[in-house]
Amino acid sequence: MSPVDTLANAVLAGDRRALARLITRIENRAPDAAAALAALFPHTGRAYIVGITGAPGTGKSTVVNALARTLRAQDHTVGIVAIDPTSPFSGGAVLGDRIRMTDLAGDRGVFIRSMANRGSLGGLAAATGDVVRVLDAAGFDIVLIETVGAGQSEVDIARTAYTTIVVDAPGLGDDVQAIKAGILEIADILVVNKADRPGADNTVRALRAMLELGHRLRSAGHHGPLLNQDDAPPEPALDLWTVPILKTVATEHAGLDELAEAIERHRAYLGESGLFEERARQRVQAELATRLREELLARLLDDRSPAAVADVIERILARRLDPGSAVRELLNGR
Ligand SMILES: Nc1nc2c(ncn2[C@@H]2O[C@H](COP(=O)(O)OP(=O)(O)OP(=O)(O)O)[C@@H](O)[C@H]2O)c(=O)[nH]1
Ligand SMILES: [Mg+2]
Repeated sequence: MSPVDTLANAVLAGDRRALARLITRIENRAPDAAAALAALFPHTGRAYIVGITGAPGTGKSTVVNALARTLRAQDHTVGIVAIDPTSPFSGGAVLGDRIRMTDLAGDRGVFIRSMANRGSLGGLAAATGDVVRVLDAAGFDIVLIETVGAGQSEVDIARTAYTTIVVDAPGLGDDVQAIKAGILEIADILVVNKADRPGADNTVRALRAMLELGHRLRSAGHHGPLLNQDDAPPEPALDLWTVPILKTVATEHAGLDELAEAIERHRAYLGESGLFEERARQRVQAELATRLREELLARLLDDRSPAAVADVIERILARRLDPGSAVRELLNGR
C-alpha cells in the first residue's frame, strides 16, 4: 500500500493524528495531499455543513463552541474549521482555540482546526473546501465553518455551507451598519448574540427591517422571468424560507437549543423544496470555476518568465498595450 493510501485509510479509520497530518499537507499544498483527497472523495457527502460568519467580535467562536456542545449532547459528532484572519502569532487563533479547548477538550466526537488566512484568497477557499471534505470522510456528522464576514472570500467560504448562520451583536456602533448588506443576503439564520447586553432588541428590530426590505426587493424581482416565453431558462426553485432571528447568550449557553433546531428545520426545508440539489450543482460549478481559474493562472505564470509579465505591465502603464491585448499576448506565449 502506498503511503498516500495508508494516510487516507487511517483517516477513514478515525485516526486523529493522520487527520491532523493530512490537513497540514492540504494547507501546505503538499503534492501527496491531492492523491489522498481523491481517495477520500467517494467517502464524502454525508456531513451536514454549516457556516457561521459575521463581523469581528460578535461572538462567532463562542457560538460555535456552544453549538458544538449542544450538538454533542444530541449525539452528533462535530468537526470545526475556523478561518482565522489573524496570524497565529498575533494571538487571535491561539486565544480562539484556547476558548474552545477548555470546553471540548478530550471529547473524541469533536475535532477543531483553525486555518490561518494566508496565501491567495482562492487558495484558501479551495483548501477550506478540501479540509471540510476530509472531515466529512472522517465521519463527522456536522461540520461547522467559522469565518469573519469581512471580505468577499470569507463570504464565499460561508456560502459553501448548506446552512449559513450570520451572527450579529448589539453595541457594535450603528446597528444597521454593523452588518454588511452582502452578508445579510447569505443568511439562512440570523443570530443576535450577546443578548445579555443592552440594545439586543434594537438589533433584532433593525435586522428584521432589513430582512423585510430585502424580501420585498427579491419578490419584486421574481415577476419578470415568470412572464417569459417557453424558451426562458428553467425557473430556479423559489426560496420561500423565512429567515429566523434568534437571540443567544453564547457565554451562558442560552438559546443554543433553538439554534440547533433552526438548523434542523432549514436542513429539512432544503431537502423538501429541492433547493438542496439545486445548490449542490451550483456549488460544484462555482468550485470548478474557482479551481480552474487558480490552476490555469498558476500554470500560465509558471510558463512565463517574470520579466515577460513585468514587461507587459510596463507597456500597459505606458499606454502602448491595452490589457485585453496583453492577456492575449501572454496566453499566446509571445
Ligand atoms: N456578554 C457577552 N459576551 C460574549 C457573548 N459571546 C461571546 N462573548 C464575548 O465576546 C468576545 C468575543 O468573542 P469571540 O467568540 O471570540 O468572537 P468572534 O466573533 O469569534 O471574534 P473574531 O473571531 O475575532 O471575529 C469574547 O470576550 C467573548 O467572551 C455573549 O453572549 N455575551
Ligand atoms: Mg472567532
